[in-house]
Parts: sequence; C-alpha cells; structure tokens
Amino acid sequence: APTIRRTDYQPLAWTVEAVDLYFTLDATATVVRNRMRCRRQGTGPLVLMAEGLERLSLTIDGAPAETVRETDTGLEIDLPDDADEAVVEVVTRCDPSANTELSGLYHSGGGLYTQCEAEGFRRITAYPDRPDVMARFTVTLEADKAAFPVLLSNGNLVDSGDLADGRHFAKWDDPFLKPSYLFALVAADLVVLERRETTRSGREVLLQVWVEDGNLDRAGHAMDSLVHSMRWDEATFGLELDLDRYMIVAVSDFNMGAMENKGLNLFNAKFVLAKPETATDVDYEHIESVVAHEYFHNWTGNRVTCRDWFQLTLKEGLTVFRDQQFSADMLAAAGGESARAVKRIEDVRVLRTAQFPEDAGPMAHPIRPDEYQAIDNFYTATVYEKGAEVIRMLHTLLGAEGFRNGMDLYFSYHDGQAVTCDDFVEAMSEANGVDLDQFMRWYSQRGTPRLRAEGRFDAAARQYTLTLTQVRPDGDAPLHIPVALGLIGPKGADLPLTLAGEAVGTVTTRLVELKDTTTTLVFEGIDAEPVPSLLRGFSAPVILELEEDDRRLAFRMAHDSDPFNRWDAAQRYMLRVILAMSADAAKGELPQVPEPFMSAFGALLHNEKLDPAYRAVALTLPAEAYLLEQMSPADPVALRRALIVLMRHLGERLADSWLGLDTRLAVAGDYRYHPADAGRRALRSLGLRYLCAAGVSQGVERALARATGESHMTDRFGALAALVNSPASAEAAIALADFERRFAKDALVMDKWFAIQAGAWRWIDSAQPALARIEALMGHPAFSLSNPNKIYALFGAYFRANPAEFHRADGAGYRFWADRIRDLNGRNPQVASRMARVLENWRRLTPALQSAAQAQIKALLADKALSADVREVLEKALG
Ligand code: BAL
Ligand code: ZN
Repeated sequence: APTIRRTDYQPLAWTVEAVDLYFTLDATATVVRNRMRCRRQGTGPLVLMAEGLERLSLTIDGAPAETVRETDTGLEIDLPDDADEAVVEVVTRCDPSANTELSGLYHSGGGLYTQCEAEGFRRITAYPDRPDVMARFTVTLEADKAAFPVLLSNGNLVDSGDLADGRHFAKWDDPFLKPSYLFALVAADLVVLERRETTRSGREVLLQVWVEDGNLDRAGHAMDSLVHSMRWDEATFGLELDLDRYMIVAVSDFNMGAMENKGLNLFNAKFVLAKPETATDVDYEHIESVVAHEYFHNWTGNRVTCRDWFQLTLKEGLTVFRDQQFSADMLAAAGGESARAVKRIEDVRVLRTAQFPEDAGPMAHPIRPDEYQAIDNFYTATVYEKGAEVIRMLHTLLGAEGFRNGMDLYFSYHDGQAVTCDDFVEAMSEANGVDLDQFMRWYSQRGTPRLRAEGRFDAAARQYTLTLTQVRPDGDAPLHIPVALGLIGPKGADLPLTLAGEAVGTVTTRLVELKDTTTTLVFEGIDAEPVPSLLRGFSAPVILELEEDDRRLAFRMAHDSDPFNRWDAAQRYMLRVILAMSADAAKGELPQVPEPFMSAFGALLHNEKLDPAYRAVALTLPAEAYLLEQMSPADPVALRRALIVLMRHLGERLADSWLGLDTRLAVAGDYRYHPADAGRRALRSLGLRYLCAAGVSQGVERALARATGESHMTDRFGALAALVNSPASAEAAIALADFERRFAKDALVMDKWFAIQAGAWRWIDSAQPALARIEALMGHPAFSLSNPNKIYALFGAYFRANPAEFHRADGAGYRFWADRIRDLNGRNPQVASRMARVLENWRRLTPALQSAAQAQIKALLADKALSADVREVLEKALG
C-alpha cells in the first residue's frame, strides 16, 4: 500500500455542503441513494472514495455522468471548469451480511449497524470521505418493520411512518456540519432506557440507551454515567449538550471500544452493559470512562474535528485527558483524594504497559505521526495515552484556569471547523500569553525521553544540588518538560524548598520547567542529606533514571508524601527484585526473595492508614509486559519462574495478614459501585491471589467458596482468577465448570471465562499448557471467530497477557499466532492487525525465540493476500 505523508496534505478541489441519503435497508442487498450538493474550492476533479460498492447509477445535475475515471480509491469526475456547484447523485448497493470487516454497514445479531471512523463511510456510499469535508446530513432509512423495528441515525427525528408491504421509514436531520466518519445508522430490534434531563441553559434533552431485549436491567449504569458526564462537562468546561436527543446503542460485534458518531454513539456492548451479577468493579469503571469519553468527543472531536488523520491526537489525546479528569473527579467525590491518586496510578500503569513498549519498538511514532499506510494501525496507545499525557502537561503548565481559558479560545476560533494540533496549542498559547513553540516538539518526537537525575549534598554549604539531564531517543532537540519534585528529610517529612537566591519558602512540592538538555537546581538551607522525590504525580511521560539503593526505595515506600511516587517506589523496588530473580532463573538457579523487600512490602500491607484501594495498587506487581520491556534480553519463561516464586513467597510468609484482612475488609450489604467498596474488594481479591499462589489451604477454600457461591461478579471473578493462576488445579477446574454452567448463555461473561483461561499461568508443577486449552476452547459453542470480543478474549489474552506460555521454546505459540493472523486477515484486517502487533518487539527476545518469531513473520509476509493493515505492521516489525 502507498505511504501517506502528513506534509502532502492538500484540500480537495470539491467539497460537499449538504448530503441527503436514502437507505433501502436489507441484510444482504442495501441500496443507498446519495445526493450531494458539492461546491468547488480549488482546481481539479471531484474525488469520491468508494470501496466494495456496486454502482447502479451516477448523475451530475440530473444527467448521467460522462467523464468518470475509476481510481485505486474510488472515482474521479471532471466537472466543467466554470462550474462552482454541482448536485451529484450516486446510487450504490452493498451486502451488509458479507461485511466481516465490521467497517461500513454490517450485520450483527439480526440488526444493521455502521462503523465509519476512519474510512468506513466509503464502504457505504461514494463520497469525499475525509474529515475536512464537513456537510449537513439528512438521512432517510427504509426497512422491513418486523425485522428492523428501530431505525436510528444522527441528529433529530423529523419524520417517520409506515409504508406498503410491511415496511416503514424514519427521517433524521443532523443540524450540525459533520465529516463522514461521524455518520451512523442503526436498524435493529432493540429496547430503550430513557431519561429526560435539562441542560444548564434550560433545554430539555432526551437521553437514550438502546440494548437488545433482555438487557434493560444492565443499562442503568451507562445512563448514570452519561448524566454525570453531561454535568461534569457543563461545570468544568462550560460545554453543554447541543442536540435534543443523545443516543447510545450497544452492539455485540464491534472492532473498537465505542464510537462517538454525532448524537448516536455506537458501543461495544461490553462498555454499556452492567449489573452486579455480571460485571466487575473494573467493568463499571470502564463503562463510566468510555461513556464519558464518547460524550466528551461531542465537543472535542465533533464540533471541532481533525483536518486530516495525522491530527488524530487532537481529538483523542484531548478526549482521553478529559475522561481521565472526569473519572478522577468522580472517584474523588465519592472516595476522597486517595481515590484520585489510585486513578492516576492506573492510568500510568496503562501507559507504561502499552505505550512505552510501542514507543521503544518498530511501530514507534510521534503522537502526531508523519506517515502511515493504514490509518487503522494508528489508533495507538501513543496517539491516545501519550497524547493525553501531553495535554496533561499543558494543564500542569498553565493551571486549571489557564487551560480552561485556552479551551474557551480554541472553541471560539474553531467551532465547526476541521483543524490541526497547531491550532489547539496556539489557542492555549494565546489565551495564556505563553510561548509554547518548544512544547510543540512533543508532537513531533517519537520514543520515550529519559530524565537522568543526580543529587549532591554539601553539608558545609547546607546545599543540595540536583542535576536533571534530558536524553531524547533520536538525539532530538530539547523538550519542554514539567517536573514536579520534592525533597524528603531524614525523618520522612517533606522539606521546604528554597532555590538559591530566593526568599526562604514553605512549599514542599515545586514545579520546575526543563527547557535545556541539562538543568541544575540548588536548594538552600538543607541540613541533612535529603531523599529526592522526582516527577511527582508523573508530571511528564518520561523514564526517570535515578540511582536509588534498596534502602532508599523502602524509605520512599514508607514516607513519600506524593501517593504516586510512593507507589512508584514500590514498583521500582519490585522491578529490581524481579529482574534479579529472573536472572537467577535464567541461569537455572532457584530465585531468592530478599528479606528487606519482604519487610518493605509487609509494611505497606499492614499500614492501615492507607486506603484499601491504594494498598491494592501498591501491592500489585508490575505487569509482565512492562517487566519484559525492562529485561535484556526478554526471557518470558525465566520471568514467569521468578514471579511464581515471588508470589508464592508473598502468599506464604504473609498468609496470616492476607487472611485477616480478607475477614476484616469484607463488604456487607448489597453490591454498590463505590470506590470505597471497590477498594476493599480489590485488596481482598489480591490477597486471594497471593494466598492461592502459595497454595495456602484456607485461601484456596475461601476462593473456591467465593467463586462458586452466590456472589456478585467482582468477588466471583476475583476468586476465579486466584484459583486459575495457582497450583490448586482441582479447585480451579471446579470453579471454571461452575462459572461455565451459570453463564453459558451470556456472551459478555463468557468472554471473561475465555480470557482467564487463555491468560492462565502454568504452575511449575502442573502440566497443561495454555495453548492446548485454547485450541480446545476454539471449539466451544460460545466461541466465535466473527466476534472481535471473542478474539481479544481468547487469542489476545494469550498473546499479550500470557507471555511465558506464548513465547514457548518449541515455537508452537508463534505457529499458532501465524495461523490465527492468516485466518483473521481474510475476515477482519483491523482485528488481525492488532493481533499481529503482539510480536513487533521480537528483537528484544532471547536469540532462540528471535529466530523462531522471525521465521513466522517472514512466512506470513510471503502471503500475497495479506491486507495493508497487517502488512504494514509486519514489514515494520521486520524492519
Ligand atoms: N474515535 C474512535 C473511538 C474513540 O476514540 O472514541
Ligand atoms: Zn476517542
């Protein structure tokens, strides 16, 4: 596929001002009549993108089109040089039931649904399918009433009624200009949960959550989340819902998490449906944040959209930042500031686990990429999560009020436009009177910057000198990096920070703005050697390199006043211990757990002043993917051996503490989604994991009782996960069978059941490899290759969450991977490409694994039928 470059951007010669679509819907033959009022804005032909459509007719101002050229991407039509306007009508036919890619118009569970971002609209009709073409849409849907009783599209319902032959229609009008990627339609048999709310300015709006029959009792949390999102955006950014009606629709087959189509959000059902018996606390939290994310897009994405797809982070980084802030505020309102800190920790954990490896591998790209072959490959952790960190840094640098002023100015300039990341940063700069030119480098540099820190204490001068050095991966120009820092005194209290030349201060956390490669800070009035606490709250997405011995890490685990850094100290200590243990395991030696680490870990566990939710994150080991990234070479089997020994040790030695806390922290009463309860549940489930890992019989008994008893899903699933990842294989088998019996008919819950088995650790003394189990599960009646959630649950969990089993020495994991990619490539290239990415960092593996992985990648690339999506990933991986 050709490479598309950011700097090649050109506006189209012809744009669309208004478009009227008439859909004659049918599962196998849908006819779309598309009438566009086009306007000239430059020289050249009218360009329409089209993919996989059967063209029935094409007229220009009522006459059959004559000068039509077929191109690789669609059509080009020459219009008279003196024409400034043209009405172009194109009629096409497509087959939704044959659309296994789930891009465009497709069939799922008896209904018809669309997914257009990024380039799916061209699979529905011929159109200048680019985000900088913003048009007014009117849409009429006509269908068989019995098969498709509900007909939805963007905007307001302006007409509906019955037609002959059992058919009916609905006409929708969207008053806002929008690009085609925000178009959506739904034709299905659904039921609705409704609520009426009044916006801040007094307009009444209708909120709807549409689900399949039988799921109404699972729609309430999504509705609550929507109302909370509305209120938050009004209060925080003064942004109000602009439509009379706002709809969320749950779909079972969906490539992404959800989609922000104007007024008609389509959601992967897993981010809508929740009730205590079927959804965990984590599901509830995800639903709240995804509902908020899509809702927030209405302003950051829809009202102001992207000029071209290179600007994707303009809407995604900003909207992820907004949803993170929303969730943090919601959690803090219910659970206090500690709950906010836990949210920050979770977000950084995702960044380090998913984005850091991406940024260190062959797919590394700036948050605003410079080129791509398949845009679908660039919905990445870098564009989303690192993009959100870049926005967060702006928020940190400008303060909440300055950031708000910048947002206000951005909307005042660009409402209704398709713009670039520069436009956003310029608005922030202008509103605050600050120069952000250097800051813009965050948009063009790839790779995770490193921040090297060195401290020197001078007792005689009572000075502490901190030298901070930026190291950029490509040797790029220095970045503008906000670093929040503090100094901890020998007794564990923060010291007041006074820089040389300043009056004596009282603040204990300061924000320092690094702009040069090296910055030296001299703190005065320091009487004893302090312990630095750098990058508090993770104030910038960098890797901090600071020499700290075990004693210092234990000290910060006990005393750092910044909850993020306290957690991070624990993570650093764990990382150091696990890497040393893995090195022993790689040499065939029995890994040893150092005693001082046990004390530091135990001290956190026993610290009743810390919220259970905080202790749960602080006592959770770093993710395996993150650990592998730190290992050189990455040896997944040695790492797993070390983790098994460590978990067993932590379970055995602290068994009484875990059991005591399990009893003490039990939550009485009915389930409610609340951070305080969720924190207790999380810590108890973590305790069960350690206890079961150690085979502590009381722990195993409790886990079995909780996994098979009358519990809500959070406790049930926490207990099941503890058993499955333990040597208690008999109990795990009982719990898995019980779970299957209860939930066999519940697709979303069965996804959990597939994923937990695909990700299961093979205990040192147990025989069944994950791969054999996965191959057997592919034949399970609840499994389906056409449902992305099933692919992510069974294959994704194996490839990503089970490295020791996937990276098998015999190469069987890689052969299985290649077979799955080959098969998925023909069905759904977007999903195939995501799965293909799991081996992109193969060069970091041990030599034997490298050659086995490389052989499979090469074999796949020899396949002529490979989609552009998969090919781009594999070619980059091979480099
Ligand atoms: N725009 C794709 C889905 C999302 O980021 O909300
Ligand atoms: Zn988004």
